[in-house]
Amino acid sequence: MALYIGFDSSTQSLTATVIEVEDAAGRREAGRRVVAEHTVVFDEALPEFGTLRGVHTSSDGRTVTAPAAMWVAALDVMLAHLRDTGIDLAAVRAVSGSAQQHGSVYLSAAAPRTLAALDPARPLAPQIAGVLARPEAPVWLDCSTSGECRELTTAVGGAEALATLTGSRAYERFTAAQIRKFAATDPERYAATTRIHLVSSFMASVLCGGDAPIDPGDASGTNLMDLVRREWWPLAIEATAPDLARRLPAIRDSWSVAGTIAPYFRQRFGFGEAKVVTWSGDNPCALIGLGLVEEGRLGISLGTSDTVFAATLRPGPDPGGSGHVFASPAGGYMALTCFANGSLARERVRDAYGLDWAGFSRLLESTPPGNGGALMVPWFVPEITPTVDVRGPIRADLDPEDAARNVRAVVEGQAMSMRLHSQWIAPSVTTIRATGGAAANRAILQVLADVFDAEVVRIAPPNAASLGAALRAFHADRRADGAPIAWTDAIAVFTDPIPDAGARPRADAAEKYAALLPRYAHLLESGIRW
Ligand code: XUL
Repeated sequence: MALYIGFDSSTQSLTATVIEVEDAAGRREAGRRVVAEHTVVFDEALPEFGTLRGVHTSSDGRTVTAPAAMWVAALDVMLAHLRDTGIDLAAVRAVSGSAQQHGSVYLSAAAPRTLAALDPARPLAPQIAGVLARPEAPVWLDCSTSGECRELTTAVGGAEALATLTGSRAYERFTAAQIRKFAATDPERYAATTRIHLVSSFMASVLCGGDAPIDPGDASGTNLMDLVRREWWPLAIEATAPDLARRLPAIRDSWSVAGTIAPYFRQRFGFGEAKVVTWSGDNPCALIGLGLVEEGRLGISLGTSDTVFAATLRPGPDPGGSGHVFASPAGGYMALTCFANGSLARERVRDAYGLDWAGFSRLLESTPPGNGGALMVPWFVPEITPTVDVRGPIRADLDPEDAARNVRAVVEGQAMSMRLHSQWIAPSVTTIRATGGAAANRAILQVLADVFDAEVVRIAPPNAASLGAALRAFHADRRADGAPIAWTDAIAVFTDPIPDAGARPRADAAEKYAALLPRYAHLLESGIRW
């Protein structure tokens, strides 16, 4: 029996999925299972870092950061939990991970020596804090870099050139704009920075006690990578900040091995010689964890952000300019649209009416599809798709006091936004695979099924991103040991849908939404012009 661990270092928490794979050929079904899945919520487990929903937000809501030391403190908490609940960490053959995309971690010249000699007698956080040239890492919710986006766009020859080469036009949360802002506003600490990691490559570096590469999937979220060549794009790098090239890690295949797990983890938690497989972004990992290794199916992740994505063979950017093309960790590409108002918006509505999730679902089920014409554009925080600064939802024919209709309106608004902004990925679909915390909610899945007029299915492990990371560790381990397996084999059994756990579209409801979509599109448009 071999064990593999996939971590998901996300905005609000760290999750680990431990899978077991029996090596014997021909016993695939019997020998594959999820052994453990555990989540450490940052705000609850690590209150000393003072985060709210995993982040620090400025009073105007535009600058959003997280303490990088908190992410490694969570790793200590997680591994102690796995060890203490009886997981045989010595049997782990490889670990990999998934991380919130775009965020960047700034290390000083002391990092290589400290990472290579982490002291197993002391916790990780204070040791890592000593090598952070910038303790706060900007994260994907940050939208304070509109000026930098404009400058970058001009420097590389326009939005179309940038989108064609890197897969996305300039976005505030993308790493290039964030680095540019840091280098300009804090030149001293920029000068003291010798390495800029993404959250994914930072976590992998800590695990292997070295300098892990970035995989093409997560490098796609920087605006700095030539998407087809899978190499840093010199023009974008020069346009971003002085002397940036030497500060960036290498880009290596998603299935590359970054190193062996550091002595710190062997001595403190009982690991053997586990491989550390290069980490990737949470969306690229969710693509794998949902089994989307070939074209043809749509995935939806209902997490802190809501994302809609699919595997594709073509790197063509979204003609509408709001989507992204990333490299897929299985080879090829993935098309993706991201909404900042995912669970952040659902939680705001839940809290505004003093509900828990059960109450939220009850109210959702008590209201009819189409909500009697009441609509909401759910912009509680600045939105990414479409990019709008305004905060505060837009209501049409909707009384703010009416709890039930507001609950339905937020869910329907999110689903209709996803439908409208995923036309470029797939104009129509028959099946959607859903993951993320809110995918456990049947009433929400029913709205998605009706709005998309497609069946929505779920896979058994709740967190597709950490599962995807564990499957990537398995796939890469086989490859490194000279016994490669096809992706379709690697994901088999783990990503099979759970029978009857999703939702089927209902013809009358689907018809209602088809009629409502143009009105909703109009409301969205008026919000953009507002
Ligand atoms: C994707 C994006 C978010 C983060 C959240 O572009 O910004 O989905 O990856 O974890």
